[in-house]
Amino acid sequence: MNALFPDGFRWGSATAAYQIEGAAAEDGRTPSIWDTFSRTPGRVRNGDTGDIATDHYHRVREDIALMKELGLTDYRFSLSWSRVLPGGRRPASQKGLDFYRGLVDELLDAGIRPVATLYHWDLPQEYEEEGGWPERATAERFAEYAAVAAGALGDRVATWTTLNEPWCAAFLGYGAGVHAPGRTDDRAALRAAHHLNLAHGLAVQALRAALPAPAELSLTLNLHALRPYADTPEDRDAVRRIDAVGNRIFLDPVFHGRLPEDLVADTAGITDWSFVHDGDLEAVSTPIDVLGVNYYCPAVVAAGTSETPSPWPGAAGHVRFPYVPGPRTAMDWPVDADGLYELLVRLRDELPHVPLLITENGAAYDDYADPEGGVHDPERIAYLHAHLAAAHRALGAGVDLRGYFLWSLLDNFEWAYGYGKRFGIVHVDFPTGRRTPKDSARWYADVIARGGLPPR
Ligand code: IFM
Repeated sequence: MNALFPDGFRWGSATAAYQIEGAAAEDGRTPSIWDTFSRTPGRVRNGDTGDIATDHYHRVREDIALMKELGLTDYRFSLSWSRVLPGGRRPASQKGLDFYRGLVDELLDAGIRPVATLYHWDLPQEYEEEGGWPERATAERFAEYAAVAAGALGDRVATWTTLNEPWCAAFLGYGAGVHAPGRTDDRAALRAAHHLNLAHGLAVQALRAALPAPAELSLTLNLHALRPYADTPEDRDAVRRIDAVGNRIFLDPVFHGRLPEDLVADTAGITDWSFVHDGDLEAVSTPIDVLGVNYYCPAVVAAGTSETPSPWPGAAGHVRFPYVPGPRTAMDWPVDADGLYELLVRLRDELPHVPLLITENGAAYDDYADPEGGVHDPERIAYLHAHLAAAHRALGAGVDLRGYFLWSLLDNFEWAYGYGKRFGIVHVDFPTGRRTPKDSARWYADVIARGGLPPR
């Protein structure tokens, strides 16, 4: 059976600045927290850094030509804050802005809609030295940066995302310490989460004020599709705790202007939340036009305890994540497309008036180029097929889903895993930068051309 998607469905691919650009010290760019973190011995596997990455900064034309060949309607990329505002200070770098103007112009010439994300985890290092996301000032600076970006690109970019996956920025960065800046402080992580929410709301206001025409504004969350290990009150309560600090900590302030009461109670031993000032939640809940959802796999949760430091303040002492057998990707993440369907249907029920985009979905496998130069990745094709089928099912169930962005266009710097995990549908030979479309790239081009899934 052919599963056709509606006319106008957006077929995209996604990347992020630090993961692909390289040119870390070029044209005035200064270090972000990820430059510092990756240069710190022991933080990233194999000592990998984003110094060169896929060298997209110099190969941007070639990469857009690849996107055009795929038939993408949309391309989601992020801006490097410290390329736009070196040292985190004005004046903005003309060369930095020119790079993004050039990228956007090439995309538009190729008939591809640019979707710009302002923050994909690369905070200017100077701000971290002044306290980073646990400090309110960082949220205020983010709104200033949003206005600069809107002034420079607003005549050509109509879709903007403030933050990518603030859960990771707050809880992997300041709680578990496995992402930059590598801190392990539960209180700082909760403060960071609030200030990321505030940054989002203030940036939405700044964008609306600075953009020359009405634009589509969004936020991208990596929402957790949660299931209790057993259908017991204990395991259901473990799910509730993870839902509070993993999902509702963002959904409730952004869409309802409130903090989840159970989260405040669960974290009472860590903070009294007095860093939330009067008026903050009104700012956080400034209306947006669409919600971006990143989905890779579900999480099965049981009552128990987790290792600390953990990314789950207030919950780690009460939950564990049992290993569930089944197919897994090279990240050791379960392959389970039903989780995507469950998540989309939940959002349909809880946020019925909010259109959705799947802003990331994809899989890492241990790909290699064979002697004839081909890269055969049938497991990735199977993964993508199953997840697009789940998205199609969700459309049939009344979910207002507007598009799908595959993660990722290119193999790239996979954060603390370095270059060892390949998510691309285009293979990158890192020593030479050579790009080779994998079988999955051809498969995705066919899906886009036919507007849906081929029979299986
Ligand atoms: O590579 C990341 C991306 O930067 C954010 N979402 C998850 C991807 C895979 O881990």
